[in-house]
Amino acid sequence: MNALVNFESLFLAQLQSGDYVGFTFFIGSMAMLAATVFFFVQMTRVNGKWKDSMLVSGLITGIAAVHYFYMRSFWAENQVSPTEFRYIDWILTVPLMCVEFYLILKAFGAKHALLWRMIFWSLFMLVTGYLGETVFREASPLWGAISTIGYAAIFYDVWFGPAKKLASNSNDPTLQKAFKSLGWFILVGWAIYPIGYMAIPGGLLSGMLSPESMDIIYNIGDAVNKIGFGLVIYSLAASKTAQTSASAAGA
Ligand SMILES: *C/C=C(C)/C=C/C=C(C)/C=C/C1=C(C)CCCC1(C)C
Repeated sequence: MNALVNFESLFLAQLQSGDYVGFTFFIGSMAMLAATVFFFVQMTRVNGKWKDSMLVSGLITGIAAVHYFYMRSFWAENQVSPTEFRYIDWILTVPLMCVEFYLILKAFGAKHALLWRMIFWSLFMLVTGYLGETVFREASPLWGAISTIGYAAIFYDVWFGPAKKLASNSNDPTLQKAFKSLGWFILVGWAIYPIGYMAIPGGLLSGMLSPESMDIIYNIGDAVNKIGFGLVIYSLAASKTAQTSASAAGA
């Protein structure tokens, strides 16, 4: 088992029929690539500060696309979960999702404290999750529970806490609608991951789910959360751009 993947295997990874986990890695790599192209092209068509939000959406799926190329060849060669690539991807992309929250709330008073608080809890969630999946695998339920504290802190901030208050006080229905959708991604979309995690042997759902289902579930979660989240940001940026052009035309 070799964690270093050479260029040839990166693009010539073999996929056997019946390898459903492998299928989802291939689909994931292409979906992330396509979404990245889409977000970068749309970035050139939105106004002002919305370009930053679109850039971050494209970076999230772009970073994921590169990792998916690595993960799919790692899986194809070893039929082993690419845990390290997975968590490196998450440790870069989940904080960028926190940046998206900060960027859309900045005009309504979001401070750096909000950004760092969300990033802190996301890293807490991922580092403890990683420990439960690797070093302390026999105790994965305990580490999963610790990780959930980080998840709950972000969920609280977005649904009831300071982030939610900034959105409510914004008096901007378009922003509020997008913020609400992003909140649903945290509540429902992010909840997909702990389900995959519980498929680990010895995990809470390991009686029902085979160990391979973990990667399938994580891959579904990534597609929903990285692409879906980016599309919400895109639709907000596009609406805001249209509103600015309409008011400029009316003036
Ligand atoms: C693009 C990647 C994303 C949005 C990844 C999100 C990952 C999580 C929300 C992971 C959460 C976990 C728990 C809440 C407990 C068990 C361990 C984790 C890390 C799977």
